[in-house]
Amino acid sequence: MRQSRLLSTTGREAPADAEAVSHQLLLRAGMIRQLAAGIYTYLPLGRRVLRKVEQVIREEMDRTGAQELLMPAMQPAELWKESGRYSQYGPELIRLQDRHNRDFALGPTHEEVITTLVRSEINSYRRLPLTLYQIQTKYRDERRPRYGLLRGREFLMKDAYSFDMDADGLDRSYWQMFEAYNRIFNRCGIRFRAVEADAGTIGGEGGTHEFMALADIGEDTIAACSHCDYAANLEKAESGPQREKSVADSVDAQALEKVHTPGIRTIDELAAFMQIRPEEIIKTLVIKADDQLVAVVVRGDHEINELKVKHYLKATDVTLADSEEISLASGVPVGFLGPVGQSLPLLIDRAVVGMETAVAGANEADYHYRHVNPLRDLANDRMGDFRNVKEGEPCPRCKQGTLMFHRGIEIGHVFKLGTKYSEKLDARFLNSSGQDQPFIMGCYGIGVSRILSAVIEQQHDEWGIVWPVSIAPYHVHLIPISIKNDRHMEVAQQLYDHLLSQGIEVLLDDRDERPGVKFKDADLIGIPVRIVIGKDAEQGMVEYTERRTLRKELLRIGEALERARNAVSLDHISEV
Ligand code: 9G3
Repeated sequence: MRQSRLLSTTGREAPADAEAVSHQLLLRAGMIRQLAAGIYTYLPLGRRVLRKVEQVIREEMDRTGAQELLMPAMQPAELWKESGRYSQYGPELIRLQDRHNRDFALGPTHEEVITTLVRSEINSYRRLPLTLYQIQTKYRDERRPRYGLLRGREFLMKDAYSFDMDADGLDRSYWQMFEAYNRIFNRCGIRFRAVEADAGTIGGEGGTHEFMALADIGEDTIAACSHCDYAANLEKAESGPQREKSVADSVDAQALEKVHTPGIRTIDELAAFMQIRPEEIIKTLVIKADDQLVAVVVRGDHEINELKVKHYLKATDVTLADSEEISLASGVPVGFLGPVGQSLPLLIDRAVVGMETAVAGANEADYHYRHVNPLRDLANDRMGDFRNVKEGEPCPRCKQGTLMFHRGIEIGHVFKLGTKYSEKLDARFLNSSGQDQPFIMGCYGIGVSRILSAVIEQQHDEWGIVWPVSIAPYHVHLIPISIKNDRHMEVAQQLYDHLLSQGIEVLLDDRDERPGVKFKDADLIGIPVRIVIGKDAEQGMVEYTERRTLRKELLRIGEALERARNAVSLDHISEV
């Protein structure tokens, strides 16, 4: 491709609201343009990368025997009413009417569509297992689209759905897809971790993993063990079992003592006032779970995990109650709430049970208790894991390692759905003994457009993007220093034709620009191999550079071509 023809204007500056490096670089390298908040045009360079990622995904999906199809974006509201999800989602679900005033939704996902499709196409166990996938635009009206392709309102997703006759079949489909995801992300040159995740509202009979690209911009926190391969989204990471206490431990506990603590409300104020550490304080928070107020008690240095509370209470909506709700319901000002003599229902985090003598609110303005002994004072309250794990605490799996935190970008998510949708939508098949059974399903997503940003977040330097060969927009960037020099252009044309004849993708910078501009643009766009044709061409020499190292070498033309062919031959590319 001749760069003088390419629709791609590079820029020195990114707009101020582009906070993420990947967002800045996608704009500056002339790969995307914003049409509206969270809605982007892929310019030719960006489109080429997107297509490469799609191809990697297609190859690995097809390798599992999954079949590609393409479903509509416009989905009749009736489907979502049948599955009960039309009312479950708020403004994030983009709704519209057709010319006959019939209700539709722009598909944020396709469980309803695929399940009703298979319902009408498949009715015998002989046709199972069946996995179908598509690579298609999804619509989710995010309240705050941000970070460019990382959180858009219209984005490209690969979504796959598996249909099996039983749980073992689902297990096979799930892990086969899991392995395919490992291959896909390795081939895209991404550093990632598969982490145990929360199944969220999508629910299903449990079992779900997220694939996280490690990057500081990531909105998710991963807790990963330093010793074994345990890794979980912080939402779900289990806290290691505390040293289980026996009632005997509470025998020598001192009696409760009320202490006057005027205006002492926060953990830090209390710790300072009582000359103790947060670990010796019991923190009482009030959660509103489906309009019911529940007091949750965690150790002073721990954070509550609302998702764990939500699952424990089997609630649909869980939020932190606000202070007037709290003082209205408990008659106590926030800051003096405590578990002892608490009128609200109590959930006690397991780590609190391990405390021997603690300080807690006395449920009276300006008073706290000391010598609270949970085993003695909170014996019959509901106990469980209601907190976020902390960095450095022991691994709940191997007990030897410690949990380390990492930020991650969710680029993939695999779920065991079970019969959640096949039941609701009555999608059934006849099993081998002729009985009617609902399909056992799984669903598997990859954020295709999000991968461009994830790769850039991990593979850039101060001058621009460093594309892995596997998904780079072109393989070789040919740069003649001066297009006015016929000799240079002759050599450039020879190299261009030769490389193309080898199936190598070449971008020829034939623009009438100063060398410095050409080099800056080449650094920005990040094509893996660069060959510069300058004055040494008279002696049959060219400058060979690999974008990753930016190390320049003067080579004979033949040698440079050989090096280029080696550098881009995908088969030897070591998986990251
Ligand atoms: C909605 C809206 C947003 C949504 C959903 C539905 C996320 C929704 C979860 C999934 C689960 C899997 C198949 C591919 C992999 C992910 N956001 N989810 O169901 F109506 Cl507005 O999409 N779907």
